[in-house]
Parts: sequence; C-alpha cells; structure tokens
Amino acid sequence: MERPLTQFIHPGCPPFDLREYEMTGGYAALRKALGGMTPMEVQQLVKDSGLKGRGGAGFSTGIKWGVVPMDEHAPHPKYLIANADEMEPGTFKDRLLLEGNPHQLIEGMILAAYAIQAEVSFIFLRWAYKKAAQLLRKSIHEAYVAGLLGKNILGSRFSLEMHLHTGVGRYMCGEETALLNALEGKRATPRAKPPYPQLSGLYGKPTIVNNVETLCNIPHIVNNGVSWFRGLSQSADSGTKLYGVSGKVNNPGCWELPMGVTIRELIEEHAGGMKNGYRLKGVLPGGASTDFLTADHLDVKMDFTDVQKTGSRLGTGTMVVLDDATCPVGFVHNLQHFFAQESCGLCTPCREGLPWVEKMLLSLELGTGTGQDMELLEMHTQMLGPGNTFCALAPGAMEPLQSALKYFRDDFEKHISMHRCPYD
Ligand code: L3W
Repeated sequence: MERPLTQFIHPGCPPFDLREYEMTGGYAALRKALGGMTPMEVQQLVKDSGLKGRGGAGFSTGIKWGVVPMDEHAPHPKYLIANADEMEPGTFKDRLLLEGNPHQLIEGMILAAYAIQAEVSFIFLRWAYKKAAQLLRKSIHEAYVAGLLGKNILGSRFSLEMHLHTGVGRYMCGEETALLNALEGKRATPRAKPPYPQLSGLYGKPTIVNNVETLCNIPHIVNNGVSWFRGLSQSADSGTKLYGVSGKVNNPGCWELPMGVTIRELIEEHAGGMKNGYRLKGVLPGGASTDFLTADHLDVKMDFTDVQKTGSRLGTGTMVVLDDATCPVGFVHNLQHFFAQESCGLCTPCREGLPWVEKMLLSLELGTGTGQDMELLEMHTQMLGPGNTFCALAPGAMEPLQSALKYFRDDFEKHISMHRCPYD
C-alpha cells in the first residue's frame, strides 16, 4: 500500500489540528465534492466503492444512503449521525481515529451529510472518551470558524450544523435505534425495524447512522476514487480495515491493513506472536459478540466474506485472543456478566436469560455446576439466539458462549467432574 487509507495516528502522537490536517490533504475531498459533484454522484461513488459498515454489521454504506428520500418533498430536516459509542469489549479502533485525527471524521461527516442532504449532524460519543470529547469540541469549533461547517459551507449552497453529544455509558446505545432514543432524551431501548432510520429516524425524520471508521473512509474515496479503494484490499471486500489484537500477545495494538489479512498474519506479524509460555487457544475475531475461532482457523481471511464461512463474523475486526492459561469458562462468564449488565431490559429473553446464563457459568466456574447446567446453557444459546429477541445484543452475547461450548467443551466438563476450575 502506498499510503494508509485513513490518517491513523498511534496513541501518544499529538493529534492533527485543522492546519496540519489540511497540510496532509484534509478537506480537499470536501472542496472537490462541493465544487463539482452532485449529492447523487457522491452516493454513487460510495456505493461503487463497495464500502461496508465498519461498526460490526458490514452493511453496504452506499445502499444504506440510497434508502434516504432525496426528492424535493422529502421530510426535513434530515440527520447524519456518527456512531462513536464504541463499547464492544476488546474494541478500541474508533477511539484512535477520534484522538488521532478528529477532522478526518468531521470531513467524512460533512461529505456524508452532503450526499444525503442532511442539515443537522451529531457525533454520539461514548461517555468515557474524555480526550476525544475535548478534541472534537475544539475541532468542530475550528471547522465552524473556517467556514467548513455552518451556513453555506465554503461558499456553496450546502449548510450543516454539527453537535457533539456524549452518552452516559450504555453499550445499548451502540445499536442505532437505541442511540436515536437516547439522543431524543428517551430511555435507550431499541426500536422495531422497519421502518429503518433512513426513512424514520431521529424525531421521525430520515437519518443515517454510520460508524466512525466508516465515515473516516469517505474523504479518501472521494479524493482517490473507486478503483483505488477497491485496489487497497486483498479480498472480495474493498478497502482497508483497522484491525486490533488484544490478549497475551507480545505487541497488542491496532493497525490499518488491507482488508483480508489472515488471522495468522495479524497475530504472528503485527501482534508479534504469543507471549512466551502461552499458546493460542481461541480467538474472538471481532469484539466479544462474535463466535470463537481456534488455531485451526489461522488462515481465515479477516474480511466480511471469509470469516462468515466459518460460522463467525468479522464484527469490529478487533480480535481478542484467548490463551491456554486462561479458563474459557471464566472468560465467557466475564463476557456474560457484561452483556447481562448492559441488557436494556426491554425484551424478556434478554432481560431474564442473560442473568441466568451468567449465574450458571459462575456456578460452573466455582465447581458447583452440574450436567444439567450444560443442557440449560445449550438451551439458552437457542432461546436468546437470532429471531427470539428484540435486537442483536443477546444473540451477540450467545456467539462466544455457543462456540465455547463447541470448541472448549472438555474445559466445561472438567469443571463438573473436578468440582473446581481446572485452571486454578
Ligand atoms: C435498509 C435494510 N437498511 C440493515 C442497515 C441498518 C443498520 C445497518 C446494520 O448491529 C452489529 C450487531 C452487533 N434496509 C437494512 C438496512 N440495514 N438492513 O444496516 O444493520 P443490522 O441490523 O445488520 O445490524 P445492527 O443492529 O446495526 C450491528 C455487532 O454489530 N457488533 C457490535 C459492535 C458494537 C459496537 C459498539 O460498541 N458501538 O460497534 C460486533 O460484532 O453484534 O450484530 O444501519 O439500518 N433492509
């Protein structure tokens, strides 16, 4: 790759201010779009680029934008929202973009808003991201002063307001419709879909919610075009991806790499391999709400297509490595504790089921579990699975559990036969 797609800065490096961002080509894409592209041309470009959402679901960004009504009778105002409520366990890629180069997100948002003709935009930011909040406030102010936000941006007929909204620290707000409710000052429970937010979103108006990393791709697609973006990838899915690795590896971190690098390359080359004395037992490829893969899957490509074939998902692309000295039952119990705590309580299977799952796993971990608990756990992976709950939270929580029961069953059974955790 000649140059990284996103201007990704490592933690510890000072963030770009407006002047520095412009010196590296920042806001050139906005000048190009406002100077000579119609909103529909920007939409078509993004659709042709093959960009898929980087927040976990991987839905086509262009198709999503294409649902927004564009005729003169379309309801107004339309809204554009950056989902910066990054709370998926193991996931920290958006924080690095926000802290490293806030103007890149702002430019991506202005371009996205132009493409759908939104008049108002929000950044919905995770409560704990204090440094990002401070930087975004400063950067939004800089953009207003420079005529990049507000009325008649860069002398064009396009105007956009931008607001920063900090959440209160609920995982649920990462789900786009719960986010909309939270933004409206309501309880953060998900809404039924359809209607999708593209037609009826914030205050019932057409709304696009895109992940931070997704939006950060837009200026580069507008600047460099479709074939450049597609050519960055080494797989069927376009572009690059911010990949992360955490766990007992020598060099945990986050890297921008061509879409489709293998799990092996990520762990062995970029993360420096497993730490001395530890062996890889499993991998959650994209945050906690994805199915475990094992050492047999090291050559799987980390893209939307290849990971899906294994029964897991790319998710956020930030993987968590489980080593052979860590108890998988304790590991999964810890995750279920998180998901049970973060359930919004709207639907019964999730509200009641997740605490039960958490209790059964604790009981197994303490050595008081029985064979019946195993059957009940299996049953819960079905009862809380896709189609039985209101949103993706509980089905997502079941992914690491069902795959742990499949790949690490011996470990579960040893807890029962030994009446204690075999890893203690
Ligand atoms: C129009 C259709 N639009 C789908 C749009 C929809 C949304 C996007 C994705 O969950 C996943 C979840 C987590 N017409 C459409 C349509 N759309 N069908 O596409 O929608 P969907 O429903 O597939 O997923 P979702 O509910 O948005 C996202 C997983 O990501 N995840 C979680 C990450 C969490 C964070 C965080 O901490 N903030 O990123 C990780 O894997 O489990 O499966 O915009 O409107 N027919």
